[in-house]
Amino acid sequence: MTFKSIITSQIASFCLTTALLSSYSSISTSQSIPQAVGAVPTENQLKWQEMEYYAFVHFSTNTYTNQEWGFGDDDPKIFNPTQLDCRQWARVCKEAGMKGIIITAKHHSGFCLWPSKYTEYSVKNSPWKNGKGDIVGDLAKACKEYGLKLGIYLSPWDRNFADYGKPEYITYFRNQLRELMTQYGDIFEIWFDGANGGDGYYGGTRGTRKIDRTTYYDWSNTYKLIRELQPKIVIWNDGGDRADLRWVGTEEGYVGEKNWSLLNAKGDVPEDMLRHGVENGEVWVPGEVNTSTRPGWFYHEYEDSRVKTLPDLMNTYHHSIGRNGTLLLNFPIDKRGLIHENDEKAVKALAKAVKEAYSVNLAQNKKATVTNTRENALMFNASKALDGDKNTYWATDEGITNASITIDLGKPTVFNRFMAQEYIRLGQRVKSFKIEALIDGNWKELAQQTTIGYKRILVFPTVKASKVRFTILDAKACPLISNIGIYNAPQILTAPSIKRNQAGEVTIKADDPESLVYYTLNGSTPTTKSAKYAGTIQTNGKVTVKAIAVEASTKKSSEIAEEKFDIVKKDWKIMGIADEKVYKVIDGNAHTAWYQAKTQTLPADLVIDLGKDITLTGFKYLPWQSTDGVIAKYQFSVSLDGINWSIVNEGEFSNIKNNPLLQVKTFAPSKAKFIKFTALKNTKNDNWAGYAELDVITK
Ligand code: FUL
Repeated sequence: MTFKSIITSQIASFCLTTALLSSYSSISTSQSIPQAVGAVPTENQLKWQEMEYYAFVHFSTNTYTNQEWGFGDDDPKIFNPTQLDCRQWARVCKEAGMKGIIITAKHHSGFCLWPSKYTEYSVKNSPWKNGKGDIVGDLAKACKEYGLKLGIYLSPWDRNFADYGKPEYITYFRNQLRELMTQYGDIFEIWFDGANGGDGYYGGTRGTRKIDRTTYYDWSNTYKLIRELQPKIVIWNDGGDRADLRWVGTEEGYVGEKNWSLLNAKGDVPEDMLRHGVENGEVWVPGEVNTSTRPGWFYHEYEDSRVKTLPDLMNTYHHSIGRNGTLLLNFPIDKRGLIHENDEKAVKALAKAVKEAYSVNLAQNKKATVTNTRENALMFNASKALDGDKNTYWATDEGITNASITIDLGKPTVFNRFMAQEYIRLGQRVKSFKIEALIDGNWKELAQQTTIGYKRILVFPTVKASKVRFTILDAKACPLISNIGIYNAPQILTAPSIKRNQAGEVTIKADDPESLVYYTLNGSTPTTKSAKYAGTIQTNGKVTVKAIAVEASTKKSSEIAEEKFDIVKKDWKIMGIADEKVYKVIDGNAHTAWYQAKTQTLPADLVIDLGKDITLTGFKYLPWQSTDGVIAKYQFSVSLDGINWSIVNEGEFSNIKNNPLLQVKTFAPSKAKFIKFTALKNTKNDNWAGYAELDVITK
């Protein structure tokens, strides 16, 4: 079916419904239906947009080499998951509320997760299932079982294939596409990454191949082939010809607050356009927000402790789905072949928080008044925005691009989220809008924003109001609002974070700024009767700080956060280093670091004057959370005069490469006025030494 005929048939069925309703309306319904404005989504794009949230899985030989990009020369024999279970992936995704899974069938290394008959570089030459396995096939089955859709990532760049860069590769690429598009049932999305050309193994030649990414893949014919084989698919491509979906220009997990689902039909798409779309673009190319649960796309053991937290994930949710985008959240499959338990826990916590926040719509079926209803027709009146049905909408008369709907909540009601949806089948229209609340008889503006699109969620501090006024300030044509939601999201009650700076000032921070924080300094359990945190607390010596975050209205409490601090570092001086930034090493902030100058070679010393004689029993070292300058072998020395030193501890930080956690080393009590931490060797065997924090343990 062509796009035009889809729309015509929709209008026809709409007219039928309208005809049934027309007895309530004084006007002829056929005149009432607004005309589409600009480009509109295809049926496939609409279905895709309605999925909202789905998974990426990155899995390949990289998983076993700790790499993000394979060169194309890794032996397929290293690919040997011991517990590979696609049903586990599907179960986790389903329980997380996701609607589909896109798998890296082939990443840039060229290694194929299905036994393609066009290459030997695949699972068929791995020990997994004695070369008889097919991960794409297993995932297709698991998706079916769990009611999820399947998507495919097929890297256009192939660093293994000898003829990459020549026309032969395009034949190979299309042959592989044909396999993937015909052997695994319906594919909802295909993903063509933009990394293209460069160095690689290329059948052993190990050269550099340059291609013209706009012409080499002959995208229009490649798309034609895909659409023939998978008529319901959407195509993601961040280069070449326009496809169905666009990248949002970042892998950090957000799209612009202003987000048009439109692009120019031709020409370059700079970052700003990726992020915001193009208001008057001629083609419908909505944004998909892709990001990973961890810093990397592929699994690295050292990132087990770096899975995004609930507040991070909730922000990602609001900055993608809440900004007219979809959320494609990646799981790096681990060496066993499973979604790691930390990632599972994180996405389940997100699903729970989303459910708690958005399951009760306080605006649902509430009474509302509007400044304008299209031809006064029942089918376009205010109730259509509050009936929870995204196929009905409140519309204004032709030419009316400024209009308000006032929702009467019935009584003073507490809320902190607003959601609106446009009826995008007829185009994205709203250019700007504002939200106001009637609080104690006065209207207060809560937010003013630009685009809405398929779905827009606004997050603001909790208010108690009896009415909410949603005003469309400007639109391309009469606005069509299909849904409005007002919600009271519970605060995110994770344990607060506790820090102490060099001067001994303790700061405690709850993830949700609206939470109240209570604390103790004597090791006792904090309750709402404990001291209420109202700003930094000066401490002078050893102290145990315990704190809870409490939701003001419900008095629900988080888990207890606890930090034990040793002596205050106020009088510490770092010796012989002119760079003032070196004090980041003792600033109590794990998110700041200092590196020895690049001219410095290992061994490198960090010498600190503690200001007075102190009996030490150990020290702590936190490396910067990256792969650079992570100290692996060390010596720790003490001195009373800064001249004569004795080594009190030396050795290695085991597994620090894979897991750069806080290292704690103890030794027999030793008196010191000066300490010297010597970096002997780092994990990369180069000459860099970096430090996020250094601390001592006293008797
Ligand atoms: C990137 C790729 O180069 C990464 O390896 C990853 O696959 C990500 C989703 O897209 O651009």
